[in-house]
Amino acid sequence: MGEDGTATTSVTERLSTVLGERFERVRRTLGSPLRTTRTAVVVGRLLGAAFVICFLTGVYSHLLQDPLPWLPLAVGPEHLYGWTQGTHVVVGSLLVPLLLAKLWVVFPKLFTWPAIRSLPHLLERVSLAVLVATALMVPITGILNTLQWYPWVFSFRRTHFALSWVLIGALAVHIAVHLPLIARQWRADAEEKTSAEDGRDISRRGFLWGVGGASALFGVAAAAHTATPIGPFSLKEPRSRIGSPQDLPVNRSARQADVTPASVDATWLLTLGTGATALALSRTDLEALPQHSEVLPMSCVEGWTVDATWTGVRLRDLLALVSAPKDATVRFRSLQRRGAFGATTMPAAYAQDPRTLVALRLNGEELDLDHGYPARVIAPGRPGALQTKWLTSIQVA
Ligand SMILES: Nc1nc2c(c(=O)[nH]1)N[C@H]1C(S)=C(S)[C@@H](COP(=O)(O)O)O[C@H]1N2
Ligand SMILES: [Mo]
Repeated sequence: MGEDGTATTSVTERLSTVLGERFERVRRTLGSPLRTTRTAVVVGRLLGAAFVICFLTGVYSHLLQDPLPWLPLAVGPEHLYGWTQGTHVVVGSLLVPLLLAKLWVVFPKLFTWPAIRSLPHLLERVSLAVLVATALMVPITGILNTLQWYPWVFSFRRTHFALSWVLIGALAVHIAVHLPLIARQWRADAEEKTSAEDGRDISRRGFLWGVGGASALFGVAAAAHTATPIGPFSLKEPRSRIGSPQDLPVNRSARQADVTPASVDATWLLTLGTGATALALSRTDLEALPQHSEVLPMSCVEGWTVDATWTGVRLRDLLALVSAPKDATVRFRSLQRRGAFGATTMPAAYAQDPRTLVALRLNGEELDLDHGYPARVIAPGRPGALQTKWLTSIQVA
């Protein structure tokens, strides 16, 4: 290369100087007394805690839906899942303003020159890009799911779950890299409690109150969605549009699932089988068996929970009829011909729980067709998606 090489170097150098100056100017223009490390750390702490809460409650929800054979979960209190999933949705919503605030505060850092200083620095930048992308994607897909709006082709559940692992990994790297800075800020916070405030502190306080207020608003909206009765201010409303009989939201109506009244007429039979024995029970047969009532919540993964009184036959009584082993996993099939949740699996601990019913009645009335007539599953502490409607068979694995 010789002379050419020297010339190239100087062009690169000059370009670097020019870009460096440009970046510096942009950074100064974007500068604000609010865009400080301190604000970034204060918001970051809350945001990090929120992501961790969502991750843990999310993993719990997935473990209930896809149990690991080596990690059998005990049947908890019946409202446990309603609480963990309600927390997941509320915290996942209120972190959105925190996330936007954090991105706004650190935005000028994008204009730091040189953009990449070393190989470790390059890796850190890449993991940060991954963190920002997933931190946006995970809450956005989650919130759209609670609104039952799917402007994408991929499976929501699998994508949301996979991205959350990437997010938590990138978050761990981010925290590890910034640990000295975070620790320094924590110590400075403790010291500053004793010193007087200046003007900068007051405007920072205003900013943090604003972010906190927006965050609280998101949280309250999500909590209303989770806890308020069906009505114009409840986000359970999208479901009640299709009628919501018997004071319980309907996620997929019989019509949407292609379950026709003819398929559930007097000829309907529930098959009950193990490898060796099979029984077919009519609705009259089921009504003739001992009936039990339980107040159990319907807790949807979308965050809402509604309690109802369910009446029907204990699943364990049915399983005993075909001499099913007590440790058997149970597989349910629905008459449903379209969409997800037509077949579900229940671990033995739930199948043997005395509260688990094959429900025939709801809140003192015969099950509505939209609630799974002639018979549906209701078990304590399970995600709503697993409370299979329009049962047609119960198989012991
Ligand atoms: N067969 C079948 N069962 C189902 C569903 C379904 O789509 N098909 N939806 C589930 C979901 S996601 C929830 S939250 C509850 C909703 O309760 P519902 O019976 O009030 O609709 O039913 C569950 N049972
Ligand atoms: Mo659901």
